[in-house]
Formats: sequence, C-alpha cells, structure tokens
Amino acid sequence: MSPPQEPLSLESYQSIQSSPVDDFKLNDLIKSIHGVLGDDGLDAEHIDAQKIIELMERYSSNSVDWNKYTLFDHSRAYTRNLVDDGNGKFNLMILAWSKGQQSPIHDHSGSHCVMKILDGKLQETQYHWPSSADTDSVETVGDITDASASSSSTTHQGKPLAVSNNTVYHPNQVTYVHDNIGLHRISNPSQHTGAVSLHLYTPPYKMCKTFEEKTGRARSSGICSFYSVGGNRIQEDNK
Ligand code: CSS
Ligand code: FE2
Repeated sequence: MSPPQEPLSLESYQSIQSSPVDDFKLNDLIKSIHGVLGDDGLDAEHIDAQKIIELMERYSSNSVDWNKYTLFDHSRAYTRNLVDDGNGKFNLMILAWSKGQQSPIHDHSGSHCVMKILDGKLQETQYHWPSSADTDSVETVGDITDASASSSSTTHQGKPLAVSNNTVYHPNQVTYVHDNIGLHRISNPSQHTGAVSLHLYTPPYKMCKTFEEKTGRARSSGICSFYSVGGNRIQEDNK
C-alpha cells in the first residue's frame, strides 16, 4: 500500500481559497465529493486534498440543507452526525457544538480532515505532537465526544503540549489538518450560542488518539460513534 499523499502546507492552501457559490447545494457537494473519492474516482489514499478543500469552499452554508442533522446535546463534548458514509471512502458529518463545548485534543488516524464552519464561530487550536515517549500509553478513554475525554486528571509526568496555531473561524471558512501538520482541539468560544460545522474525513476512521494538554499523554479514543445517521438519532446501545 502506498503512503498517503503529503498534506498541503497552510500557505498553499490559503493562497487559493475560493468563494462560496449560491447554487451549489449540500447535495451538489456530496455528489461532487463522490465524484472525486467515490468508486469511479480516486482512491481515498491517493487523493488530492486540495480538490476536496475547494469543493468544501464552494458550498455556501444554508441551514435549510443541514438543519435535520444538527442535534445538539449539552451532556456531550459535541455531537457527530453522519451525513454520508461515502461508500467506505469517506465520512461527511455535521458536528453540533453547544455553547462553550470543546473536543479533546486529538489526532486524525492518518486521515485528511477538512472542516467548514456552517454556523456560529469555532476556534481551532493546533498543537505540535508530543515526544514519542509521551505517546506510549495504550489506555482507552470512552467515546471522543464524552465530556470527560478532555479531562487531565492523571498524575502522568510529561511536558505540556505546545500550541502551534490558534484561529477562530467564521461561517463558510474552511480549514484543513492532517497528522503531518499536528494535533488539534476544536472549541466553541461562545458562552451564548451554538455552532455547527461540516467535516470531511478521508479515509474514514473509527478511532483516534486523544491527548492531555498538560502532559502530552496519549490515550486511544475508543470508537468515535455517531450521534445520528441521516438525521435519525442512533440508539445508545447501537452506536
Ligand atoms: N476529529 C473529531 C472532530 S474535530 S475535527 C472527530 O472525529 O470527532
Ligand atoms: Fe479533529
């Protein structure tokens, strides 16, 4: 198997950002992504990340398209709502962030991660990887969306993770991350309103690693479950 394509540098990605197009609906975006990553398209491991970034940029957020996927839950860190499983080549999902919610610091299991803000504001804090000594742990925490996954209550010794970038994104803006760039945490900085984002992961992944900010200690996320699929809530015992 050949290695995944090198991720883009931030510079090359920012220099060609395109504007959203009003008549390019969410369904058009989904069809186009299938065209690039689907059965007749490129294999997900050999994709040109720039192509899917441009498609995500072309879509102009309209809540009519995505309202049914936006299930908020204050008791979780955020919710992951599957829009399209990409026939196994990608996962397109909508994440719903209640006020003040945040993900744990995490990696993306070698996948490309393209995130577009649909509503509200979201902050992305990128971190450098910790030294390898800090990633040896095999302890598994619960689902990545468990509110406790961000906690750092252990007595593990290690250096704090170093922040490499901190950016607040607004509706229709797109950002990209890959393990070769680093780790990140997504947070909704608003204490008053929710936020909604559209995420494309390719290849799709079921597990990733989460990291303690204060020590760099890594843990396996456990299965990254969906809160809903196609707008329908998944039963707790059937995630
Ligand atoms: N990567 C996280 C969401 S933030 S990009 C996840 O898979 O749930
Ligand atoms: Fe992420």
